[in-house]
Amino acid sequence: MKIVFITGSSSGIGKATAIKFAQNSYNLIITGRRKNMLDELAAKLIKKYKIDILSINLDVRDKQAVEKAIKTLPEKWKKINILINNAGLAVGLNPIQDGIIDDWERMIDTNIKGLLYVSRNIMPIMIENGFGHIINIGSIAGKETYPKGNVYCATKHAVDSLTKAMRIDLLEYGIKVTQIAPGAVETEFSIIRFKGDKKAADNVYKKFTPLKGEDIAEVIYFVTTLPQHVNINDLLIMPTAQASSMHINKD
Ligand code: NDP
Ligand code: 8X3
Repeated sequence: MKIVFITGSSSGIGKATAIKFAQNSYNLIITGRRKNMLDELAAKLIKKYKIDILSINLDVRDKQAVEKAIKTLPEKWKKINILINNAGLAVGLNPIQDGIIDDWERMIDTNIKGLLYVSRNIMPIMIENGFGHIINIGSIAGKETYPKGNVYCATKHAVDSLTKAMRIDLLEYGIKVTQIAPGAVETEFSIIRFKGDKKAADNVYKKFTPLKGEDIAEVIYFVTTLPQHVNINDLLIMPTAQASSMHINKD
């Protein structure tokens, strides 16, 4: 059975992706900080799909913890076929001149440095194994910069660039690298961005039909089903009602 390693599997896109791969008989390494939610998900999926799941309490910002978690994986779990770098967040929505530096650091540490720490530890394993597919979750925010998006947009532009860099440097090893860049997906994303203000978060998705985590999971799974000689480099996925960061057709 194949193995998929997913960062940020406790909610939203990561959780929907874990379910999608479980339905397709993959064994899963699910990670995140809310271990109780990972364990609850693991118990359900193991029972329903008779797969193996390793659930790891992991903050991707913690360089040592990331290294230790991956280095100490049992041998059978090191045969990782797919890495999904999904853990990420936006915190705050302020003009850059009023930005909160702690918020900037949380985004940079998670979305850029966390993705790098995890990848740095898993890429040599994939090279050693002789196979692998890395899928980075970017964003429309990595393609366009919108008002007050400043540092979040910069982190997702970095993901866009790092995805290209990985594809070039890993080329000789036959490791696939894909970026999936969604527009508006209704998850916990806006609750985190607005620091728990559910009303502000709900407003983001009012009067149009946003994407769901499951929509992105379908596409992530699809790109992993193509023959070895076919790679999807980059996919921008939007709700039909959204044309750009700034253009949403609301009722
Ligand atoms: P959610 O907030 O629902 O999920 C985010 C996931 O990331 C959670 O599982 C969370 O787990 C995990 N996470 C956050 N910080 C850390 C950390 N330091 N270490 C480990 N895990 C962490 O949002 P989404 O599902 O929407 O977000 C997933 C990805 O999709 C992000 O990279 C986001 O930028 C991107 N994206 C989202 C879009 C949207 O509109 N929703 C659009 C485009 C891209 P836990 O809290 O348990 O650690
Ligand atoms: C999340 C989508 O438009 O809020 O990456 O940046 S957006």
